[in-house]
Amino acid sequence: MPKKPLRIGLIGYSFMGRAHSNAFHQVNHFFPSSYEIVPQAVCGRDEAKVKEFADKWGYHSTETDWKKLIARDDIDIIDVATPNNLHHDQVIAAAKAGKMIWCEKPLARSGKEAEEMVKAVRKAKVPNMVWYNYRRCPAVVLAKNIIDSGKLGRVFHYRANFLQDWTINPELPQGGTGLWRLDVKVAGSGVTGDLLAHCIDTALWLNGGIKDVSAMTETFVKERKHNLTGKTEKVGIDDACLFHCHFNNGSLGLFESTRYARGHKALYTFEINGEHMSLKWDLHDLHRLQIFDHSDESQERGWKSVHVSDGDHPYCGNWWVPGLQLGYEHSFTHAIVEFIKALEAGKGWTPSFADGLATDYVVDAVLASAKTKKWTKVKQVK
Ligand code: SOE
Repeated sequence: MPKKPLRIGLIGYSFMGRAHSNAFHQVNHFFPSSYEIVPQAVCGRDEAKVKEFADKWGYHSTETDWKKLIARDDIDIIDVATPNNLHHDQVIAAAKAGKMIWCEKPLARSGKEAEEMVKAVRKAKVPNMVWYNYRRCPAVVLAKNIIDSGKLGRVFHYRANFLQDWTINPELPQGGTGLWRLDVKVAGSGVTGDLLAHCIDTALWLNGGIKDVSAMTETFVKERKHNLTGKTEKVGIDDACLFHCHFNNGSLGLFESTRYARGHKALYTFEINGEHMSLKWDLHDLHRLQIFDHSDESQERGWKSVHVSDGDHPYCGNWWVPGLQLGYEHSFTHAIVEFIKALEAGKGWTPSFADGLATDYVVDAVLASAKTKKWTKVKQVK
């Protein structure tokens, strides 16, 4: 049977453009399906650089204007891997052109922008996905399967951290390539929308909706030179954020993120405590799931560390032999695997833009609560 091509038009070719492009090749090699991913075209403003990227990653053609890329009739999926301020307009244009759409996280800079994007894909009835890649690490999927089996019993607590240390230097400028994450106009927020968004997405997936939040944020370095204007400008992003919350299932949540935790590079951890079982995961050791099962014989009871790399663990049978672990990049390949499965079934792509909107609503509530110093209700997706 000839495979159905899924011709990708990628917008943006930095860090995420590379992570996605790597997955486009891997998915065809390791997860054969009725579809074939075709790296059709890549778009970026710098013609020389975009051509170099296309050569390196096997794209058949290039564009320097994203509107032209979206208008092309040889593209099936528009993949948005640009800074956050561009997601809204690119997604809405792609939906209007009837394309399937993948979009980097966070879906948008605010719930309001994300609502318009959800409306556009619903109206156009186009399949859509947000790249919340950590959902697709095998150990995280194993946690999801255990939680969904009901083995934890009643859930009491969910806690998550995302700690980094790369913005401690006050001389680090804001804005422009690589540093747009420090520019509030482009990013929308700081660690809340960039790092905690990952923790929130996983939490909503594993433990259900969040009802309300109480938060605090801090900006440790108040002014930085802006790369585009050359002037010293006020820093508008949150450098650190702490919040606690009530989940709809009655459990309590505790979340922390910062880019000022000296020594931590990308320490994303979560833990869930249920009546019968607790689970723990850590991005620095991403192939392991820590499990405590209270039903184990009492003298032998304790935390066990499961090396999630066996043939029957999620996705692992498609890769190497048991025991050889997978890493960060594989989570992107698995995101596409899930999208293709949903395409084959004709429904159920996740995380969808509606899921991305749910996370953006939590981010909005966290930032609002930090401002007003009050408990704030989280808007729910309709
Ligand atoms: C920020 O440093 C960052 O690159 C995030 O933007 C990514 O989403 C996260 O996966 C790693 O850290």
